[in-house]
Amino acid sequence: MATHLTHWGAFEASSDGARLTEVRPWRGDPEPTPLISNVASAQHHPTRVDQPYVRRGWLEHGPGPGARGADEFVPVTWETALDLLAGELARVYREYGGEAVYGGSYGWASAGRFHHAQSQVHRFLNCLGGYVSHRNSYSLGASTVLLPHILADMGTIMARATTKSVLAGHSKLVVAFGGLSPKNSAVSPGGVSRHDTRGWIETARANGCRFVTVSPLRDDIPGEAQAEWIAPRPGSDAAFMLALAQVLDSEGLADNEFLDTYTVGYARFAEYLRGGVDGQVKDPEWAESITGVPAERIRRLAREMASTRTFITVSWSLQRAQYGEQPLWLGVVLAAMLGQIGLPGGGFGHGYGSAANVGLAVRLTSPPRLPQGANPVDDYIPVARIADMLLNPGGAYEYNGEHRTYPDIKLVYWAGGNPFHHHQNLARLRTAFARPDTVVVHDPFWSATARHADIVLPATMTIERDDYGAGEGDRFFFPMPALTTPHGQARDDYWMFAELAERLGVGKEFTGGRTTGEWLRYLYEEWRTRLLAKGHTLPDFDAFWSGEAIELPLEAEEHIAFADFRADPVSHPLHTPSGRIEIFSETIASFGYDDCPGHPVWREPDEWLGSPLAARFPLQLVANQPRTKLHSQLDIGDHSQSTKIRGREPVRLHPEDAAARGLATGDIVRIYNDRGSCLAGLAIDDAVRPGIAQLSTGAWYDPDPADPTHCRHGNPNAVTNDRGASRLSQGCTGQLSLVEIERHTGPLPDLTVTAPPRTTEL
Ligand code: PGD
Repeated sequence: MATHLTHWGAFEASSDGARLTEVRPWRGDPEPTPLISNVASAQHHPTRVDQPYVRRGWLEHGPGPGARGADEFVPVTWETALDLLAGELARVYREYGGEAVYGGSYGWASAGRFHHAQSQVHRFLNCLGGYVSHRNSYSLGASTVLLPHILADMGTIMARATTKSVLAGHSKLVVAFGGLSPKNSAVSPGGVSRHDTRGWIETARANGCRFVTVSPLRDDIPGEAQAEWIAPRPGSDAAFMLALAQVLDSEGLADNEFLDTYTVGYARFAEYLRGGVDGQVKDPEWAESITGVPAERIRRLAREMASTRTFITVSWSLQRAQYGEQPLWLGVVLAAMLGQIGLPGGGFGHGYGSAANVGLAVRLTSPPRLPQGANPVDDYIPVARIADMLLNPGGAYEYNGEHRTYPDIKLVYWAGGNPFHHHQNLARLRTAFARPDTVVVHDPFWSATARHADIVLPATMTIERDDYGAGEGDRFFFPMPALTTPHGQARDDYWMFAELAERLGVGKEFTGGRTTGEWLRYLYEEWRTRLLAKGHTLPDFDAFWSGEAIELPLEAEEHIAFADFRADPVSHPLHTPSGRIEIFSETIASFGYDDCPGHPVWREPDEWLGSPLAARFPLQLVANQPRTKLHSQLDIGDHSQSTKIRGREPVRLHPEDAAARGLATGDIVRIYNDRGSCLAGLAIDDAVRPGIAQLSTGAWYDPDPADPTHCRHGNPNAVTNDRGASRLSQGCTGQLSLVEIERHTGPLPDLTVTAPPRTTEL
């Protein structure tokens, strides 16, 4: 049995050399997840890319705009594929330079540090002359831009979050906006060694902590929390939070000493709360009319929050929406008003139910990683503006106080991500993907993005290559020797880039003269020597490689976020312009954005249950993260397939909404709005608030050939809106959109994404 790490947990496996014969959770994991079974069942699925392919139209007519996603693929040898691709890269760099290459290549790829696909593609493109990159993530688009202005950068907030053990020991009330979803905290970029969500919540309960979850979905928090469920209309959390703040302000419950010492701008915000700006007092009665939550309930919660040790956590999902900055900012403001930031069990957190890497012990070091080199091109886009960029070369847009212009992209290079999973309004993305001269994708699977490429190169899965890895912030570092041979002709991304680099005259620059094995040893030993100099002794490479997992040295087992700032705000100022928490930000105000002004506000989203559009599309679609897979990864795996309804992704509706439409569990339904539609299988469940349809992301996009706005499988991004959260962040807003649902009539169309695309020999 060898140990292996994935983004969703570690497992032990036996293999017959070609496939895994037994998989069981790593013995060190107290709460393992069933997602690990997707790996073995997916490995030799027909949707693995078995050899290199080139889109027929591209092969016949050469680079240029084309019908990507509708064409056949031609199998070619590695030699042919690499020669063709090297020739095209040489042409594009010669004629246009790196400014015409989009290499942002966003995506989670796989666990394993060396073969991390983004590191590989970026290092390679840097050797060629650079690329247009991306900023931020689909996970945290609004947060990453907002938080440095008002509190701290996202890296600090994640790595220096209050540890869960401190919350379990000291919090008396946890108010979780967006819940504490166990399905989300089962995953982490790079891997999770020990799942512990239920564990820390149980301990907190045993220590007398009460949980309140504010979410449209009751099961966004584990049963162990025995939480009180408050379900405002989705998208209205900012109004709910403003009313909590108004109660604290009007009843003298705000901690004025804390506000005076550690924050700036409270007076401006309080004026808005009190009605001084727009004539509207933001009291619970006002909030009730927006959120649907009784005023009395809001008032009681505010008083309770002020009376005990309270921790406020805001999930990442809340900011993945239009005006997503507002509830996040208000989480910070409420915590500041309670005056408990920096105290054990009190204050503000972000994402405790969003990924496993929030609230961990503080690590002294991260595992070794492949250097990416320097990118000579300084142009970038906010990551979720990919379709806008491809559709509007030279077009103007605003971002974080800058007036910017989109580059003119000729070549798109993707390794380790799936924009036809992660982006909004997929039919629009498909139109955008028709524009460049060439699209290159490396992927182990015929992902929807691979199906929209010109050159598709088959990548190995982690179990097919030597690597090592540790999740972000995770204390266990795993050797990951290959467990099987590669499927078909699949190769590691490193091998592909090394071959291309050689053809393009930068072989030595890319490989540094090392094989994979030599890199693994070199990076490890260099890192071990650095740690030794700091007094930490770790096993040598051979001992590490033949062992199970080693524990990384810690800086602190327990940590309280912003405790040093609280203790001495002069010696430990925040890295905000004022050095304090910014309840009013002069910087943001100076940008003049009405969609994100200088202090947090309530703004009515275009698509929420209170908007005029709800007359035609009366259900709020919540497109959250899936329970049976990570994003789109291994959707064809057995655990992911086990919850499909007649092959379609399940959508959950409240019994009242199903009855009003004459729908029954197991029906195939059509979810639609003006942008598009998708099929899904109906699950009726009173764990969703009335007025909500919950369809997780991750079903592989299966566009109807006659109408690509229609997905036959259940990908919610067929109907979501491709717009930025605000001009400040331009973050992804895929979480919420308005839809209607009806029974699908007529024969059920076959799925095509569970088989490879059409191929032809030339
Ligand atoms: P993944 O499915 O993880 O999705 O979007 P992301 O693109 O990260 O894609 C990873 C791809 O990499 C897969 O196709 C996988 O097969 C491939 N891959 C894995 N390992 C390797 C490798 O070693 N080499 C190569 N070449 N390829 C590899 C996720 C994104 O979706 C995120 S992070 C979020 S938070 C967003 N959430 C939402 C949302 O809440 N709502 C909507 N509507 N949309 C969202 N999209 C976003």
